[in-house]
Amino acid sequence: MPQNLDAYWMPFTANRQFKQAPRLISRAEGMYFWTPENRQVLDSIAGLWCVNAGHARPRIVEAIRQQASEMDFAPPFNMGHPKQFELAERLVKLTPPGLSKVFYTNSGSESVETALKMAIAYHRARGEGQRTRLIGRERGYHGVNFGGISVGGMVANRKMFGNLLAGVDHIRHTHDLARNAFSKGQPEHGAELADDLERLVALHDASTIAAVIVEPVAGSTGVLLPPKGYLERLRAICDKHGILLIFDEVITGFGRLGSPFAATHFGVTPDLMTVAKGLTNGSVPMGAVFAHQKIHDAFMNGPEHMIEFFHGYTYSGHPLACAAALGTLDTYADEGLLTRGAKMASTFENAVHSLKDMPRVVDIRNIGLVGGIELEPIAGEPGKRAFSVFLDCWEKGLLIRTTGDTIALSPPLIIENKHIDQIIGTLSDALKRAA
Ligand code: PXG
Repeated sequence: MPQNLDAYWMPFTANRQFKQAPRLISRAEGMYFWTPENRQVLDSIAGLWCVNAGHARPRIVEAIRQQASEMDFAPPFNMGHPKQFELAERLVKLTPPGLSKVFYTNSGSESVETALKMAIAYHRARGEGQRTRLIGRERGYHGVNFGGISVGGMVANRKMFGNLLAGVDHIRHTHDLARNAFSKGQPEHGAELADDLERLVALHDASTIAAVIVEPVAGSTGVLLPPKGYLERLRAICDKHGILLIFDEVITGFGRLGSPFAATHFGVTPDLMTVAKGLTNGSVPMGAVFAHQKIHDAFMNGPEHMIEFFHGYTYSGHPLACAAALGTLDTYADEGLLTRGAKMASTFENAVHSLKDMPRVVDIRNIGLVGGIELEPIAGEPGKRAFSVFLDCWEKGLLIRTTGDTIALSPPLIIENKHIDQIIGTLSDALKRAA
């Protein structure tokens, strides 16, 4: 145990509460974490929606080890190293047709900023520089940088930070307990909510709108699934008005739904797609934006000696991250993990829905290897009931994630039936105690 916990200001954490009763983990392998005291904890959230192949996978560990000794860093501007190109080539074999260019970042938040800037600059490059407006969605989560919280729709993430980006608006969220509670997979009702984009077009005029950004399945805001037909309709409205569609696939990318991406799962192709997390199996920070060929090509206009897109990070395409991503893709391919979620989905679905009659459960939602269990809040103390379930599970050797009063499950894609049984058993005991 460390001597002093004072100096570290922890992110998205109740610091004072944590430091009174710290929860430390110091080792991980496969489906499990271990505490410094060697207590085993089952990881039902893939770290934080990122360790899709499970922890400490040998091909990833070895790739990082080798790269660290071969070349630690390479300047990303004006210079390249082979793994950046190899990785991009392999990635675009997995993306939907057309999404054939890869831009590297270091996180989901940076991917979002990059995609928003690409969208605005793309329109300008084609002579439609008045298209600057960005549209997000209520309850959206797109990371924590200024662009991302501006298009995002989580009140707590926005209200402390002033005026945010100008020229942003939001379509309505799709969460509808009255009509869709306890849906298995995509809910029946709500495709028409995509028409809310037409309302914003009528208000602002399409000629001012650059792009719409949504999570195909929202994770952080409590596992919200797209109603049947919703994404298709959003795509059609964007096409009608020349608006770019951005899918934020930071959690849905790399097999979470049982397909490589949500775009492939739902058969709806965006113009830009943001990823991070599962790209390196969470092992080294890395994100990326997949851009449609037409977006990339619009930038390739000016004199050939000129930089085409004034954007990038010191660590874009970092050698360790590229090596980790290549090891990750090898692991996914070796074990068929990008589609394994589809095989496990119905077992997982039945397991999470078996909690339906537990006390205070008001909804259960699922898709692929994602589950959401929404609880009735304690009056006047939102989030407290779910957090008490989180603490209880931790004591009993299970790591879950809560957001508001929704419990989110997103296990590593290597999960077996015995792990599902343990998750459901521990959770149902904790739910009974939290009633
Ligand atoms: N977009 C989406 C859709 C995300 O889920 C980000 C962007 C930002 O990624 P970075 O790498 O900058 O954190 C995310 C991150 C949760 C939880 O509990 C989810 C995220 C982050 C923290 C907590 O669901 N997703």
